[in-house]
Amino acid sequence: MTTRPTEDDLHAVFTRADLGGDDKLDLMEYTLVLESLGLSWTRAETQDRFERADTNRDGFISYAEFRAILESQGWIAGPPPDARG
Ligand SMILES: [Ca+2]
Repeated sequence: MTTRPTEDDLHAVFTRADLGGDDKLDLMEYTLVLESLGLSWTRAETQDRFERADTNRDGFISYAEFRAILESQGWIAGPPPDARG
């Protein structure tokens, strides 16, 4: 993938990876989503980023957390100005 995904693309990728259908990703699903985006991180990197992305520390990546990861990678623009505080 060479172009930045749109919001719709992101949600589609997230939903496709969410095998459990519970609107959150576990580590395995998170690994799959990264692979589908063409990000090749090592297992240790993936684990590290999973833990850092899991900002509320519930052991899963929500769509908001997922989006924040991609934002930090420069894949998508930041949140709307009114969300920046
Ligand atoms: Ca979480």
